[in-house]
Amino acid sequence: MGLKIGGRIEKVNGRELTYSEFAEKYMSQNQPVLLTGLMDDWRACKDWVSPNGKPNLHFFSTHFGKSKVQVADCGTREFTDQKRIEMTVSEFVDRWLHDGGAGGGSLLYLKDWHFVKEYPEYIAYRTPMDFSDDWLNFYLDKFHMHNDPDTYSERNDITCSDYRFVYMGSKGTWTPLHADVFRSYSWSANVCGKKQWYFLSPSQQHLVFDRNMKSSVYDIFAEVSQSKFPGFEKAVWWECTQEENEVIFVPSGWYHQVHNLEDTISINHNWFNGYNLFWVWDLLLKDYNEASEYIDDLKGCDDFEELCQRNLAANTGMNFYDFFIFIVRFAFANVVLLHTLAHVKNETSRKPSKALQHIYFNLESIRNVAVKMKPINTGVRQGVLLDLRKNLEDHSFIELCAAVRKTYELIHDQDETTPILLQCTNSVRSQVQSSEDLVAFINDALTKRGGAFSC
Ligand SMILES: O=C(O)CCC(=O)C(=O)O
Repeated sequence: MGLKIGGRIEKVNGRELTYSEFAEKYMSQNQPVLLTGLMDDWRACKDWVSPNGKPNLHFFSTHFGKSKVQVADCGTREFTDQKRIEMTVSEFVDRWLHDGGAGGGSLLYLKDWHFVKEYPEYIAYRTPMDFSDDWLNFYLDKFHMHNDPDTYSERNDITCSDYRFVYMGSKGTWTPLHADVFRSYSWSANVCGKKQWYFLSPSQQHLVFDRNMKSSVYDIFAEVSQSKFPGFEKAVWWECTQEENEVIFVPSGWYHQVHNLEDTISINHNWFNGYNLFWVWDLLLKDYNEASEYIDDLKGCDDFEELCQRNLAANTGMNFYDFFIFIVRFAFANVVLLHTLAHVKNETSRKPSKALQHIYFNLESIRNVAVKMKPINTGVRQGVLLDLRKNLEDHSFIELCAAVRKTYELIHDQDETTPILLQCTNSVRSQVQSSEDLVAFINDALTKRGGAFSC
């Protein structure tokens, strides 16, 4: 185990440290830093000519050269995004060096590289504490978001595997105006280089849409048609320069356009949790309505609903059914933790701990979304039953609970060693098939503090 990284390998008792050991050692001395030190290799040496580190392109070629990545051609628009080309990291680096040497050519921008997923042993950084309550990536570490045997492929498996990305691009590369996937939060850290960000508050988003609220402005610096986008001139932009080692937080629903002012490498994560879960449901509902309008002429066909859900998953990354399973699993996990913490602390007699309050909040937020889902035909397939008891026998679910618990311990500075309680009583509700069931399940848990469990 453990790949070698030039200049980064340390030895203990004559044995080389693995990546994870190196990261652990470094992190324990420097909590809560973001970078573990391995990432120093991502920057070429600083000197008086280039005081800020430049991307160490050679390092990427030699260590990760075979990785297949998505590269955006920043000069070519394709629908609402830039044209994407697949190539290896080595090819990308060769093109970068070649184009740069020739005085610039096509502006290629490596985006959405699932680096953490591809190199789990190589722990180059840790997610900053404030961004660590990450249900999206916890979930994708253990489960698939969308399981469709018809559209399943190895490629899909990789591209939908998580939302922890590395971006690399030369000066002049850029990202068109957009709001983030699932209307998640995102954070972006510059390993080296400099970015210019332009933000638009969600309360102004209508100003960058056409009259039918169907298409939005692609590039805020291009000629924007006044007749097509009548509100655009009134939009108020928030502007910010992000330097090396600085982190930007993008709240849910904020449209943004981003330009690399220098050769830049960044880490970009998307995530959501109990605080912005409602954004995900609101987006799904909006996208579902658009998907169903789009095939309106097929209304009345037996498989109309199925088709809408398929299109929704293809366009948005999940459908109602996927989202429902997601929130039920998180409701289950939070109930397991609620019971574990309440039991451990015997907290009935005093003010709940911060971690316990966090879990109450999560369950309330899931319940609020489930209440919103009730009047909608959520397409939850008949016969599919989510059973807490069955989940308690599933390793992936137990690991999900453990990941959530560990994060809350870190965030709230609590250190518990007791095992997670994994026993359900036979007499109480543990099955969920609809949003009504989910609301009732959470109500039960909140009134009985994890009611589905034996003490
Ligand atoms: O860094 C970039 O080019 C774009 C990043 C971005 O838009 C995001 O993380 O949401």
